[in-house]
Amino acid sequence: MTYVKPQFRHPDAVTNELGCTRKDYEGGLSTLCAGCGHDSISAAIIDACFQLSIEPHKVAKLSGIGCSSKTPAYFLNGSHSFNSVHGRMPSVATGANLANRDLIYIGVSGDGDTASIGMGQFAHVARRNLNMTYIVENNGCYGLTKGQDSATMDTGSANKKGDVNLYSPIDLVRVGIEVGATFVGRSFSGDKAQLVPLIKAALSHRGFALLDVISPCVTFNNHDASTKSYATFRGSNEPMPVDFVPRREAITTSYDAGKVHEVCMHDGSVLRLQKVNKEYDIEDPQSALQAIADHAKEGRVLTGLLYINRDGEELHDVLGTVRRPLNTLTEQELCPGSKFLDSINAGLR
Ligand SMILES: Cc1ncc(C[n+]2csc(CCOP(=O)(O)OP(=O)(O)O)c2C)c(N)n1
Ligand code: SF4
Repeated sequence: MTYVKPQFRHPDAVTNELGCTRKDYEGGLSTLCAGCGHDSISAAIIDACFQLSIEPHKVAKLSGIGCSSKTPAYFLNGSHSFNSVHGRMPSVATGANLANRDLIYIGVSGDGDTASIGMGQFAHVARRNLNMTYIVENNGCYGLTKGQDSATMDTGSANKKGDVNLYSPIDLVRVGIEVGATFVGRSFSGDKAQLVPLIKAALSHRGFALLDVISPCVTFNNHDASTKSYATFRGSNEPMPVDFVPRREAITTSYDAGKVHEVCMHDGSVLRLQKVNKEYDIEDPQSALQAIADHAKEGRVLTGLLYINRDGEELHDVLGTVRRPLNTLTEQELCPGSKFLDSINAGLR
């Protein structure tokens, strides 16, 4: 078996506004199990960045530990990357973002990495509204360490050995809304039509964008007794179709006006949502939480953009940092001088 990707490019390959082909957004060859949902999410990230004509070197990919956290190696070869410690990606992302606000931050985590060891870090990075896209590749288990139940595993769902989970699951989208995430979506690795526009919208959002993506683990959690298998999830999913319109394109309404909700992003791009059967206000956190809970009561998982707050101040606004990235400031600009420091010290006495 070879681990070298062929470099051949089709001469007629479609290019984006930068003149790049989709191949320019790929990464190394995946070593995940064939059919793993995580690979589909990497493909969706590649599509989203290619379609948005993002310059790969303007992206910083960050992750924790897990099969999911390995995936930044499989997309955007030309980007900055940091594979951190289990559950600690948020603090690394916070430090990097504060030092250089001009990069686009994509964090990739697993349900084990986020909902157990990294739960505290996750809550605080969301609460601080750090400007980043945070993707949880949620398979209900710890894939890398051979399939133990994670905290997002549903009560009554069984693992491969047949052990039934007795505990209540943590629903990360509900936690995200409660702690202050300003963009919260859920999708399914197998639903590219919904996932790609959601990632594009998350990348265009100014603030903390959480995407909880159900991503079946074909090796340890893809059997009939699991609620996160391909078959079970397809049956219980209530998808809210989404369509992302970049700001450069003329915005036209192609849907039945009564059934479409348009969300204008900060950069002028538009996210079009086609409503699910029960309408609710996606800009009202209580309304969003109620809709998610109502669907869960009926045994259905609501997917799509579930909540957005377009007026939240991101961390740099709250801290009042200078517009120029801190890592470009000179020592002279960073050091206020002894006179100024003396006056600060005097004010503290
Ligand atoms: C501090 C620490 N504790 C435990 C581990 C062992 N460990 C590695 S990955 C992992 C869980 C991975 O699960 P998840 O984040 O859901 O990712 P998946 O592999 O399912 O994609 C654990 C417990 C570790 N690497 N570091
Ligand atoms: S063990 Fe599961 S999560 Fe890990 S690569 Fe294989 S299928 Fe994916």
